[in-house]
Amino acid sequence: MDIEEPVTMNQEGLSLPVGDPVTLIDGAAGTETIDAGVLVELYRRLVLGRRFNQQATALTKQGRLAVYPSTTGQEACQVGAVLALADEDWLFPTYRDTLAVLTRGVDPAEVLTLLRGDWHHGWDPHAHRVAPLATPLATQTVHAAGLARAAQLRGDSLAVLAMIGDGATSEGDFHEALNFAAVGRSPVVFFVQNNGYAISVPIDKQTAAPTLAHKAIGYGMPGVRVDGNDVAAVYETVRAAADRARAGGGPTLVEALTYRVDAHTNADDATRYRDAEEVEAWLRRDPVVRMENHLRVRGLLDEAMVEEFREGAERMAGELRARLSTDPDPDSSAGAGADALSLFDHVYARPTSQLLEQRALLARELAAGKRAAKEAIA
Ligand SMILES: Cc1ncc(C[n+]2csc(CCOP(=O)(O)OP(=O)(O)O)c2C)c(N)n1
Ligand SMILES: [Mg+2]
Repeated sequence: MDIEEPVTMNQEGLSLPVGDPVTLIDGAAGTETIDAGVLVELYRRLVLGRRFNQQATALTKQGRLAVYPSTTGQEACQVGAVLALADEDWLFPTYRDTLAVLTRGVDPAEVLTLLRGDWHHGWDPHAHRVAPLATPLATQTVHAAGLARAAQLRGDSLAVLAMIGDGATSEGDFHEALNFAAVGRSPVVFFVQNNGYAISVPIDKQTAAPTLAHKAIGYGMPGVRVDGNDVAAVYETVRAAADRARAGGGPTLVEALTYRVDAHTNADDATRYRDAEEVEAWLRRDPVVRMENHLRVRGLLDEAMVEEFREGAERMAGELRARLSTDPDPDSSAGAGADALSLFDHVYARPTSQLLEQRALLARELAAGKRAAKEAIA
C-alpha cells in the first residue's frame, strides 16, 4: 500500500532536533549577548545551590529531613531555567526541583517543608507563582498546561515553566499535557531534565525515541536540546522559549542533558546500577566549575567575588541548619490555631460523611491521648 499525501501540519517549519545541543559557555557562540550582571548572578546562584544541596543532604543524616532528592550536578538546569522567567510567569516543579523553587525566591526552610515530612508543602503558591513540589510523576505538567490555557482565555500574558524528569516523560500525563498545550498554542515551556536515570532505569530503557526532544514534533511544537550543565545555554534557551510562549507562539519542549551526581535520594544506593567512571566523566563537566572558569576567562569574576559568594552561601546554610534543627510541633505546624484536625479542612469544600467520621475518630483519639498523658503526670 502506498502512503498517501503527507498530512498537513498546523504548525509550519518544524524541524527535528538534530545536531549538537545548544552550548554557550565553552562553545563557539559564547556568552557576549547575555548581560554581564546576569552571568555573574547565574554563577552566584549556582554556588548557593551547591551549598543548599550539601546542607539538605546533611540534614537527612541528622534525621531533620525525611528525604532529599539532591540536585547536585543539575544546578545549571534549575538556576538557568528559573532565572529566565519573568515575575508574571509560573513555575510547576517536581520533588527534584527544590533548587528551582529556591531560585524563584521561596524561603529556604519553606522549600524543604514537604521533605521534612510536614502535611502541607510550605509556601503560598501565589506569593512567588510557584506550584507545590509534585511527587506523582508528570501530574504537574497537566496542571501547568491547564493554568496556561486559563491565562490565555483570561487574556493574561505569562509563560508557564513545567519541569519534568526523563523517566516521567513515559507517563500518560506528559502526553496529555503536551497535546493539550500544542492544540491550544498555550504558553508552556516543558523543561525535561534528562539526568540519564529514573532511579535505576537508564534512559535507553525508558524510550526508543532518538532523543526526548524529538517527541515535540509529534505534538506539533518545537523541540530543542540544550547542554544542561551550561547555565548560560539553559538560561538563553528557556528565555527564548518563554518569550515565544508569551508572544502567542505556543509551547516548546526543551530537553536539557545533565547528570544526577548523587543517588536518586538519600534512600538509594546508586553504586548498584552505575559505575564510577560514568560519574567521574560527568564530574569533569561540573556546571559550577565550568561557569566559574568561563567567567574568570572573560574577566567577569575575581577571587574577592568568589569568596563573597561562598560566604553568602555559608550564611544561608547556617541559617537553614539552625531553623531545621528545632523540633517541629506537629499540632501547630500549619500556623496559629491549627492542629492535627486541620488535616481535614482542605480536602473538600463540603466534607463527605466518611471524612466527617474520620475527623470525629481522630478527635476522640487525640482527646484520649491527652487524658492519658494527664493521668501519667498525675
Ligand atoms: C506516578 C508515579 N509513578 C511512580 C513513582 C515512583 N518514582 C518516584 S521518582 C521515580 C523516577 C523518576 O525519574 P525521572 O522522571 O527521570 O526524574 P529524576 O528522579 O531522575 O529527577 C519514580 C518511578 C511516582 N512518584 N509517581
Ligand atoms: Mg531522571
